[in-house]
Amino acid sequence: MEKLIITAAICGAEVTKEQNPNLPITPDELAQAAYDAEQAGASIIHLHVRDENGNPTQSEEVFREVIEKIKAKGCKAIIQPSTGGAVGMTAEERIQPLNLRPEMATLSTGSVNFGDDVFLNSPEYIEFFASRMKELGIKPEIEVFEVGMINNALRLVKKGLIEPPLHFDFVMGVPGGIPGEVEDLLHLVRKIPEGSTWSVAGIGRYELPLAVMAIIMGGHVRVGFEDNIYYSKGVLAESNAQLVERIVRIAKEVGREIATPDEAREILHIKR
Ligand code: KMH
Ligand code: ZN
Repeated sequence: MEKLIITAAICGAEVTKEQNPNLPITPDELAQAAYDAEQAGASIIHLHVRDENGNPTQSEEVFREVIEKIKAKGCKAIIQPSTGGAVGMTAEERIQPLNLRPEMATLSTGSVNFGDDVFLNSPEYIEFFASRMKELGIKPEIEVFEVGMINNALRLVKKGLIEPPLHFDFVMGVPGGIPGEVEDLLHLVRKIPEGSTWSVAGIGRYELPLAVMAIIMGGHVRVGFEDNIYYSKGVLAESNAQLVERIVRIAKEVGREIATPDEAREILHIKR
């Protein structure tokens, strides 16, 4: 089986320090969290950034500062900025980190209810992000919150905006999106084209069981405070690295080796 790529989603746009005081939000905290997650075994850092008040921002400048700090620590992980940002942001706001030409970035291929909000990804938005990624040679991670989003991604392939082999991330258990049960994961995996790679990001209590499923099935895993702030029921996680370490232990126990950042690049066909 392919080595396991672990993505650490270290901050997200929605979680607050009030919910978990260990959440990294300043550039220094984010750089340290990325470094610790990589040391623990993460080969991708899924990145959101915050402004000086701790609110989500897609500011190119803030992304630049955080990415520089991460690299200054000697991190080799693939840095994957979000183009999803936070609900309510415009496409122009959300697209900014692509100007920094990261190796990879997220591409959500459909709209979905998101708690009490709507995470809006109109066909126009999707094509706007995909075209820019193509132009700059950025590998999209296709974020799938609902099964129809897979078909939307295949439409982009037909239009020549994204190129196989595709890499999907199934974000499961968002209130408003696909549930996080085993049968839902099996369905999603069956629907993607052969030769694709996939990871799963289970929200909240779905994080761990879905990660275990992915390890066994040959998929890849995303964990981190963006998706889940708990280590176990009622016990807050101490760090993103702590969540990564547990995945590494489980994977090793069942004989799945962990991919280094360069091995992850190879698995994902990232050329740079
Ligand atoms: N914060 C969510 C509304 C992504 O990073 O691309 C969207 C999100 C997806 O987190
Ligand atoms: Zn995200």
